[in-house]
Amino acid sequence: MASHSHRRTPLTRRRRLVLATGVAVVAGALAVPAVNAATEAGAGAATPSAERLHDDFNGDGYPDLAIGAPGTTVNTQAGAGSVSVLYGSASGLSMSRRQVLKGPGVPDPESWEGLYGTNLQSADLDGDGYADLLSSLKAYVMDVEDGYAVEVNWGGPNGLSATSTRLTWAPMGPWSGQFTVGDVDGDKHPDLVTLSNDTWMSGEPDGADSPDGTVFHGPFDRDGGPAKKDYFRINPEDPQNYQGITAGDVNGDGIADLAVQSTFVDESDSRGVELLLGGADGFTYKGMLKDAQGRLVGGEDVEVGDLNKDGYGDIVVGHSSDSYDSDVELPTKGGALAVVYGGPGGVSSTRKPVWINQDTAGVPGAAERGDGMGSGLSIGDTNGDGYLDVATGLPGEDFDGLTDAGTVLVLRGSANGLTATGYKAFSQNTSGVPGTAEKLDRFGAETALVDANADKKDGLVVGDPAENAGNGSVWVFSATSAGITANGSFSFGSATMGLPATGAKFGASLAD
Ligand SMILES: [Ca+2]
Ligand SMILES: [Ca+2]
Ligand SMILES: [Ca+2]
Ligand SMILES: [Ca+2]
Repeated sequence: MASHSHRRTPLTRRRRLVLATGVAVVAGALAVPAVNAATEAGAGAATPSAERLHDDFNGDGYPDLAIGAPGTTVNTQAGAGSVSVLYGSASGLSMSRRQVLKGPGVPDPESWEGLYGTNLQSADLDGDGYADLLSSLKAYVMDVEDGYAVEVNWGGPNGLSATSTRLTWAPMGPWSGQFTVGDVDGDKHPDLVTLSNDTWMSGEPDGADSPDGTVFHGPFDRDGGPAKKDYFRINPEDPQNYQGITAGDVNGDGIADLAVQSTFVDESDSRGVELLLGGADGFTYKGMLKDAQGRLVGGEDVEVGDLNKDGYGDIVVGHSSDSYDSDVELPTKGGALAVVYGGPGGVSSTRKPVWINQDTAGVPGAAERGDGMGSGLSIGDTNGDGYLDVATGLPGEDFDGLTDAGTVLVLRGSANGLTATGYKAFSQNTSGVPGTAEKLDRFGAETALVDANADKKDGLVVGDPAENAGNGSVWVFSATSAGITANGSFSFGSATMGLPATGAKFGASLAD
């Protein structure tokens, strides 16, 4: 799942413009003032996000790729976790520019830490011009209880710091480590937003008055301390269970907004998405997303990016499970994408939300229960036309008699929004793609779109943590003006990175 891997907010275009002017080849160029929106893509360009460059860990102007393998054994500890980083260059990603980070593992006999490399995301948290890498991990802390932490490895001219710094920890329960990064207060420093609050740690009950989340405002110091911290409620009038959180600017004011995945407390198989607009004085609740028929739009993955280049980020919801009783009337057989277009008030009042599944005209294949369309979403511009495109896995797709071999589909953005026209589809049986499709490979569980050669076209990275009985593997595809191509694609796993492979789930999370 790319659930948390990638927020293609308007800053992407800003970064590209900086690169296009040729000044971003040295780290210092990252400190140049924000490019005026009017100089970007002409009228209708997205207001640039106040966030800094989010995907260049070593500041050389080439975006980099981080690959999580949360099951990696470190020393003798199974599931300590690892992150493998491939650095970008004029020729894209290659094995020759890489770094391996390992989870902190067991700090002492009284505690356990593991699953480092889960929920990878990046942002420049300390404001030094180098993107930093965030991860969540699971931690048993002394005599307290099980919980989750968010950690950061700091970027710098030589890459990421070898050890991570803890940003926050909270007991599990309502929280299972979900977080996002974005400039939710508009001060141009990315903020960390968690679906947890550390009032839990002080023993206060998680009752109706307990906040739903915490904003750790940037910039952070190198000890992991935020500039300030405050708490927020999502919908105090009708609180639900919250499952995931995504930041992106939907109303075009340059301030990141939040899309929060919710499950009704009285209906565990329901799904919804709550929208909150960011602002200097906190969040404004805008209600739950609905489709053109007034039905709730929800799912297991959410990404935000401007698909129709109107300056407003659009909310793409991956409804990959089609096994709920509560939504049998929705057009989600085999899984689906819902697109809710952004507008000045949050969601567009003029452009209707759409559902897209494999039964939608022009989309390849046919919808069958369990295909999992909507898994591992990512958003980026795969052909350089300025309209952001959507990659989705269909890890449960069957073909050639192979159950759950898996496929990845890339759908294009356009002036009319997301379209099947010009789609690209890849499996391990596609000509030019390394490997051979096997049953239960579940190719496409995770995707990322990354412009590793800084040519303003995002290549595709596919993570397949189930490959080879849970060892996992990653595929890298490049992009041309015609979109993603299988030509020159390559794949690799833990062994290539010098890591133990057994049960590593290499590719379970991807960040750029
Ligand atoms: Ca780089
Ligand atoms: Ca930094
Ligand atoms: Ca906003
Ligand atoms: Ca839009």
